[in-house]
Amino acid sequence: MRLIHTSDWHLGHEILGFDRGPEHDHFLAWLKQQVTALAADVLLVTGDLYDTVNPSTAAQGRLYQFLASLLRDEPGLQIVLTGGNHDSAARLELPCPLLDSARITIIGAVPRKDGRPDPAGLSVPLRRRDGTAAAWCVAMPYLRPGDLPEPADGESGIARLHRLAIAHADTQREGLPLVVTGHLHVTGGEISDLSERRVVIGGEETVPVSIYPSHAAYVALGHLHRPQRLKGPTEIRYAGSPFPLSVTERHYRHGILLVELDGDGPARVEPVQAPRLVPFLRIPAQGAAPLEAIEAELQALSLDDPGRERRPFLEVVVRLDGPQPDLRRRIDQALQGKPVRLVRIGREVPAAAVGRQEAAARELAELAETDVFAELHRAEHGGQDPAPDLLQAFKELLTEVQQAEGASR
Ligand SMILES: [Mn+2]
Repeated sequence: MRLIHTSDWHLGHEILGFDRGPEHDHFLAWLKQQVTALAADVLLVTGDLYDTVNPSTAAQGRLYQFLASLLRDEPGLQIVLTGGNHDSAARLELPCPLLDSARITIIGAVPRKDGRPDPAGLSVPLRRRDGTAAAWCVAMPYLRPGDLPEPADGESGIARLHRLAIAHADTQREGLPLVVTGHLHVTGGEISDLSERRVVIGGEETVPVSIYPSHAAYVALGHLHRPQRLKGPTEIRYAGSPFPLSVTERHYRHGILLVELDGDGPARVEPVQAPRLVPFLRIPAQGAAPLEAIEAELQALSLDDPGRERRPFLEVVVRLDGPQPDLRRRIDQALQGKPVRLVRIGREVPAAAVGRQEAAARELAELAETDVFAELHRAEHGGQDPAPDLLQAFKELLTEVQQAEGASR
């Protein structure tokens, strides 16, 4: 059987107010063609379907139109969607009563039974287009504290949930291949700067690969935006996002994964690169350059205008020796009439030139929250690092606040 694994669509994403809708439409139209061309039996999306817990009606409409057109035009295709840390579990599952559960499964959070997480509720049979079962999936969504069973006998809540869910699927699958999904940061996965929000599950930022058993044919992961294969007991992959969600992701080979399951051993996996509608430019291509050099390079830009919604995104990174109050105006001036969308002006400031505090303020938006916390702690407590349990408490609070506000970063 053939499964398409894709992830981290972030429908509704914006960069500095620029809408990614046209790029999502372009990707989804291409994805639908791939479902047909690759004769996929199952489409599996491993979380962060939306960019925020309160997506716009346009973003929700985009998802529903896409699913409806697939269900209409691809008879026999099965769709499995799981929640990510950017998704509201309840919102994602809202349309379930209207949907044919044999064709589409949406798991936003771990199902509950008698008020407690029910690992058995995560098992989903995967079918070929002719309706015969060909594999079983443990459709594990992003895990919030209420999704986890109590840790016991030295086993963490997350390890226990995985063990129980997989054991249940093993009783169902009658020798058919096992697929396990997840939306988390597995130890060893490579993160992108400025992009994925850090997550804490069961008190840990990363989860050891050992929660996945060697008898799984495939582990389908979401959360990290860089497509990547992890070292582990079986075939374990992040599908990555369909296109760059920040300038640091512009060199990734974004796309989807074609996963072939044929009974024995790990799955065969083939990445299929997605076409990119909107280029990402960075000036200079690497590092930083003085303002004058950047102005010259911007003025020399020669680009055809592909239309307002397809203009390339641009990041410039300026090396500054001191304060430069008219920086923005000079860059805007150099860009006059150029068909690009400026999304970020990075500043590289030698700390000695401006004093530590000013440099810190400038870079605040680019620092991880935990680093800011640690830095403040050192400033307040004579250079002392925060104790591990204090830092842990801060991380948990941070995750709660981020989930509550649902704002994108
Ligand atoms: Mn995520």
